[in-house]
Amino acid sequence: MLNSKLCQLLNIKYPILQGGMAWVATAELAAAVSNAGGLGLIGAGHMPPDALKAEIIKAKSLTDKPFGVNIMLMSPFVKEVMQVVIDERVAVVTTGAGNPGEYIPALKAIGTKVIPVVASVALAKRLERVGIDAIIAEGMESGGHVGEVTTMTLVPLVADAVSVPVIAAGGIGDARGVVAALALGAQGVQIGTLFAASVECTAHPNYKAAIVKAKERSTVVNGVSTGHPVRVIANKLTREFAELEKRGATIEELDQLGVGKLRAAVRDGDVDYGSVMVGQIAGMITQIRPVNEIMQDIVQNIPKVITELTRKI
Ligand code: TUI
Repeated sequence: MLNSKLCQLLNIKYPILQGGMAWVATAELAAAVSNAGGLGLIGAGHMPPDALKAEIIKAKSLTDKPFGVNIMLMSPFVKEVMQVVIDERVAVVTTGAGNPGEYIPALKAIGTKVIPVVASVALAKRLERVGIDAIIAEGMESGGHVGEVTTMTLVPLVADAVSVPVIAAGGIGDARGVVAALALGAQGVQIGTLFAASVECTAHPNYKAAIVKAKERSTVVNGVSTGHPVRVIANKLTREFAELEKRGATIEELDQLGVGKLRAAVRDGDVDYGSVMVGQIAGMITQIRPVNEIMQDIVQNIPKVITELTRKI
């Protein structure tokens, strides 16, 4: 049942992708997810090309399974990191926070599978015409850079609008979420926050503890007024941001406040004055578990969820 077309396309056992979270999704996490039968991704974030190359080489040493790289299109190094994934023949590239159209031909030319993340039907339709292999429809429940439409609304609309496989993202934290995504027309899912809360994730223990502590209402979306909306755990930083916004600060001042704050939260563990990007599903996560246990828990519970569903109807 889990052997979808998407699994064949990506050469993976389960149609479960790990979100390519900047600073969080390192080679260790990506390799652990790929070894567990999903598709692990390295989050390139704002990484310079040399750092990404080292991370890819490390991932290759940790797994013989396919893995991917997520390229954040707002990165100042976007062109150089695209060249690195081409040179390293990375199997899959996902993109976020923009339109990857101009990079698609070069990636396709070497057989890399291209899977953009979209937050709207319009962009999904535009990208289908330039030859993408699949598409990730990401709802606003997600952590980090978000759009304005929920997963529940976005996934069926994108599934109706395109003929490539759709991967649902945002708010998925267990087998129920996976079955719901499949019911909405997705062929697979992308999971971020739950994999961030894993043993293999190299993020600071404070960041992982913040996920475990979070309730479903612990996050807010900051930055709507600057055009860079991000979902983060409410803390001293988000309160200062809101205060600056109320006082009519400029976009530059507001953007300046965020500089280096994701790194501060994820690598240095500053969860009070860092940008603690997590999805709303953090409210469901109560412990840090090994990646393989997380994966098996999801996969093994899917038949139970479906049986229960059939009984209800
Ligand atoms: O990219 C993400 N999530 C991210 S990226 C990130 S790194 C960051 N660091 C500091 C400040 C801000 C971000 C953290 N989280 N998710 C994929 C995603 N892409 N979500 C939404 C979109 C998106 C939004 C608008 C994709 C395309 C788009 O429009 C482009 C267009 O031209 O229409």
